[in-house]
Amino acid sequence: MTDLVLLERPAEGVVLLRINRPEARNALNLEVRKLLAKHLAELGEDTTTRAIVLTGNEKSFAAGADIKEMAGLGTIEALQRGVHKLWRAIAGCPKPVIAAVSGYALGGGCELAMTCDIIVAGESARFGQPEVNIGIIPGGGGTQRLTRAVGKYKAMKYILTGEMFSANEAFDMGLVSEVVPDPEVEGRAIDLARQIAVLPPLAVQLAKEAVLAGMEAPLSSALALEVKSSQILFSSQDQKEGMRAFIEKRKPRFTGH
Ligand code: DAK
Repeated sequence: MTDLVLLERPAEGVVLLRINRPEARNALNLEVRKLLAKHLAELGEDTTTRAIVLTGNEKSFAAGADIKEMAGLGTIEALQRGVHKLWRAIAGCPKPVIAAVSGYALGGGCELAMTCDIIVAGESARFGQPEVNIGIIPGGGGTQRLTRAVGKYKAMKYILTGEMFSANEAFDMGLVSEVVPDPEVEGRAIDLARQIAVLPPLAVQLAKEAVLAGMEAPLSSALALEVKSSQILFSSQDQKEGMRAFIEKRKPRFTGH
């Protein structure tokens, strides 16, 4: 395993994945994407991992797909690289994934942040979908996820001009969950992950599933999915423990069953 993606365990139940190509502003070459997909697939199966933080360094979360790697590609090579399958693997992680964004989150980097469930951004973070500047369009979900997050007119402005926007603008548009002082980004993301890590994992997983699947469904189907997921949890031990602990005025002990 190369060190292009570092794996750390900063707290019980929490894994931090750090993109580690500082010399290229954390541009996402194929190797980085494969490693992210592999790690997230494995962590999705690992019962000791309850929440994941995805981050870069203070200069760059990720400056997009690796332009130098893509510059000479033809259509067939682009297709054969199967980057879309790696995106699916990342977006398909059943555990909560929190993006801790410092510096640039551009193009595929912005798209990567948008596949996460919560985005914590440092106040000088810069977001954008600048693909149009280099003759392509967002290809990792940007035209859809940005539009669904912020609405057509703001998404169009940024996708059609390639202009960057600040963390505060992103927050005002509803693209990020929290903006914090730059030095606190990683710590805040880890705190949120710790908070989630002690919760009953089945409830956390089904909550994530209901939100994501519901976003793609008509309201009536989404509500039906929510009800069924909620009902399913009544056969978990953690539901019994959580409610009993509340009534007995004590801390619950969740086991994930
Ligand atoms: N790719 C490759 N190298 C990059 C890079 C990138 N995206 N971003 C930066 N670098 C490299 C620079 O080339 C430079 O390398 P050296 O010259 O030192 O060898 C080094 O990182 C430092 O960069 P700068 O000198 O430019 O650093 P600054 O701090 O001055 O500027 C910057 C940082 C992030 C503002 C700037 O580097 C920049 O504008 N970078 C490009 C941002 C960008 O255009 N991103 C979008 C890329 S396109 C697809 C799915 C998805 C995609 C495509 C297809 N399919 C399913 C088919 C996604 C496309 C994209 O993301």
